Amino acid sequence: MAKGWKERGFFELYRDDPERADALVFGRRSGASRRGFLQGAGLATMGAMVGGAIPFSGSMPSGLIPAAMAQGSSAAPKILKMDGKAELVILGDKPLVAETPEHLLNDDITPNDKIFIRNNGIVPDQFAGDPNGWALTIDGEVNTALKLTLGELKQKFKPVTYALQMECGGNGRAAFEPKASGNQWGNGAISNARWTGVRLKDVLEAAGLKSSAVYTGHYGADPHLSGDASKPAISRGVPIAKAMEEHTIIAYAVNGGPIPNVHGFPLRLIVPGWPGSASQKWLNRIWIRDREHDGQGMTGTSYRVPVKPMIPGSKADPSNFRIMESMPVRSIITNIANGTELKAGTRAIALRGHAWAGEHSVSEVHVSADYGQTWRKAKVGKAANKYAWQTWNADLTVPSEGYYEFWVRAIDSTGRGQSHAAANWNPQGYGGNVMHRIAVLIPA
Ligand SMILES: Nc1nc2c(c(=O)[nH]1)N[C@H]1C(S)=C(S)[C@@H](COP(=O)(O)O)O[C@H]1N2
Ligand SMILES: [Mo]
Repeated sequence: MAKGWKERGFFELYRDDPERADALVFGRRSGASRRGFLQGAGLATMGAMVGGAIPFSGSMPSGLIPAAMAQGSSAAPKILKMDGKAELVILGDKPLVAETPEHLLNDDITPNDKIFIRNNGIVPDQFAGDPNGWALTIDGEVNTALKLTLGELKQKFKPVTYALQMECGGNGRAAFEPKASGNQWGNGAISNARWTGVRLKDVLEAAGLKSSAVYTGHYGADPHLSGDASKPAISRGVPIAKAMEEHTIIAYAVNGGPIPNVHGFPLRLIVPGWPGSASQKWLNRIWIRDREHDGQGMTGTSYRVPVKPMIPGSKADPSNFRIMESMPVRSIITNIANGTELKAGTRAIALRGHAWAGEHSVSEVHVSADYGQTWRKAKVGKAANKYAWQTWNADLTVPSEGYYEFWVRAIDSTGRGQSHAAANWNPQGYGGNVMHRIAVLIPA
């Protein structure tokens, strides 16, 4: 039977019939039971399936699920078919949520079609009026409440353009064990587009912050999933200091044109380096609060991480949680897709990708071809501006044909890095930043 599999190709087999492939390699059905079963016989079966060599199998950590198998779910991925969008992977359709596979994120500036999609409510019909007539209210703890049209925002405030990371707070969630609740993101809930808008700071200064101002509360025009008009789909906020940061902007353009409707046309916030949920789409109100905002997505264990580590899988005590602020350091390989068969005879591989670290910068990126036994330093480029991701390049060589995994990990300017398994388990799976790994096959 192994021969039949081999002829069909190892990666094809995993794509076409992951359940059977799993049953072969792990000797049982796929799912949670897979973890920890790739040993002895399984490894031999996998060797037969890939056509022989797994040159570094001796340094494969025991219990590791090879990358070729770890990233597929048992169902074939559903691919997004939407005008103006690339072939993103649908994680949910009510609300619409779609991830950008790492290998589609190779551009330094993420084009509109490759920006991941995350909605909590119903995507509103595109605003049909003159976009310059769209109104934004600033109220609460300000000296003068403002109601500004988009036209006035453009007229009265200085435009700025930055390349900015926008990353979902749950990016990396799929790595949690036991499984955390929510969209099972790999590493693809990240974009680094060029946003144009006005500084939130300038607008808040025009309204005049009262000394009682503590936090922002953001509102948008998308209806709640239930259709209940009194409930916002999501309403998060940030401390005043983050709102006053010069890269926190009210954006009306992305990559030189209007914001596509699914990404918040005609006006949205971009709060870079923090969970994407603070970057309100279809923005129509910013309420300045005299306390921490308590809107939809601010309370309980939403967008919060444990202060004291909890026992994985146990019941959460919300009083042990703090609001997630900076996103953790992460790196991805973008020039080769997981499951690529390289040209026969390939021994030298040039890897490329991006790395970012929320509020911080990335100081080092390392790559490995032998399951982390040895690492090589990548060349890490400078960020286009603060909060833009950094592009890295690295060269690797391999000794022979066979099945390999290329791993990448980054270290941020505070010395924090990425682990092999998701740490600080929490029920909604925030803060997971395991190393990215891809599987490749080099034929003889
Ligand atoms: N109005 C509104 N804004 C929103 C959301 C939403 O559901 N409604 N989702 C948030 C979340 S959780 C994320 S990660 C980002 C995703 O933005 P994108 O779909 O443009 O990538 O938008 C944020 N802003
Ligand atoms: Mo998100």
